[in-house]
Amino acid sequence: MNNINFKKLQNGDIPILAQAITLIESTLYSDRIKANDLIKECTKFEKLSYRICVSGAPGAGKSTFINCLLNELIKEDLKIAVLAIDPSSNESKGSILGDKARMNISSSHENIFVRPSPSKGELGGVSKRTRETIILCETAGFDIVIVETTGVGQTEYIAKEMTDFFILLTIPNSGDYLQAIKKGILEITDLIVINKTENITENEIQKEKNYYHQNQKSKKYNFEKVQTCSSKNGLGINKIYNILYQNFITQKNNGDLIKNRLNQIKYWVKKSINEKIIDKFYNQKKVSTEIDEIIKKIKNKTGSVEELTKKIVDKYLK
Ligand SMILES: Nc1nc2c(ncn2[C@@H]2O[C@H](COP(=O)(O)OP(=O)(O)OP(=O)(O)O)[C@@H](O)[C@H]2O)c(=O)[nH]1
Ligand SMILES: [Mg+2]
Repeated sequence: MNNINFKKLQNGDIPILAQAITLIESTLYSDRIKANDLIKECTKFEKLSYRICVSGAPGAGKSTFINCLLNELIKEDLKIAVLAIDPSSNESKGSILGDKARMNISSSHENIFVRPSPSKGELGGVSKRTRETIILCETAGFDIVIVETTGVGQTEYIAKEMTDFFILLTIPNSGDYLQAIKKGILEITDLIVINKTENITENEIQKEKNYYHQNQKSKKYNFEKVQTCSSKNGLGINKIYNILYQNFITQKNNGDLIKNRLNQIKYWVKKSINEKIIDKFYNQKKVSTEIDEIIKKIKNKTGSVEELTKKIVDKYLK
């Protein structure tokens, strides 16, 4: 049992949605049980939204870009939720506080819900909560869920596993940065958007596009994979919106949307089993004493990490 008024949640009641997300985000054990119960209830009435991830280096202009997209989307009378995964927001101001301020035009619109994801604890927890928050937004009737994630750590790979369309937002001349830091990122990307191009010449834009075309694998799309825009003056946004719209229709009609979601379920099932095995292992009383003994042995040079850890795992996970 949980205390959330499910009917109201389904009717898109925003205070109830906010209350439900707070429950999901709680780290209290008793709340977790209620949250699991709530998510179970939601999955019975699953509604398919279009989930879009916008990823990119800090400061690339993700929030500003999303704001431009929102201005296009609200014209269509769609309900849109914007969520953020930001594992670094504890240390820096992060995108969260800024987002609220930057999205001031759109977030005041009745069809738009902006929710920063507070960063408590480790990344795994944050991502799990974001996935469940998406489910809550879908239950509340949102048509589109946009997830903003900073290109820090592994967040974009996890975000990929909970969304339908992955946008990598970059700025001109960041090819070397991407090459050095994120070799695999282009492979999981559906659309590369080069932002902040308002003062860039046609020639330079072409050079940028060539760079990405050379570095991408050959997955087939019926749109040009590299697009440019300026989120400052809105140039190029409408074209990107049209690509998103067309792609949603295509993915929905040819079954890719559902296929992709099913593949993602496989990922979350395995991830959840892994977490449970680890919890179960460490929750055994004797394990922590034995780990201390292992450390002692390694210090005394009477055993190796590999040998001793294999022994303890074999002993407790038969
Ligand atoms: N010149 C120019 N500036 C832009 C453009 N888009 C965003 N900016 C500016 O870039 C800065 C960062 O924009 P944000 O939207 O906060 O970037 P972000 O990627 O969301 O940043 P984090 O959430 O902190 O990672 C702000 O000062 C924006 O006004 C653009 O197209 N052109
Ligand atoms: Mg931001």
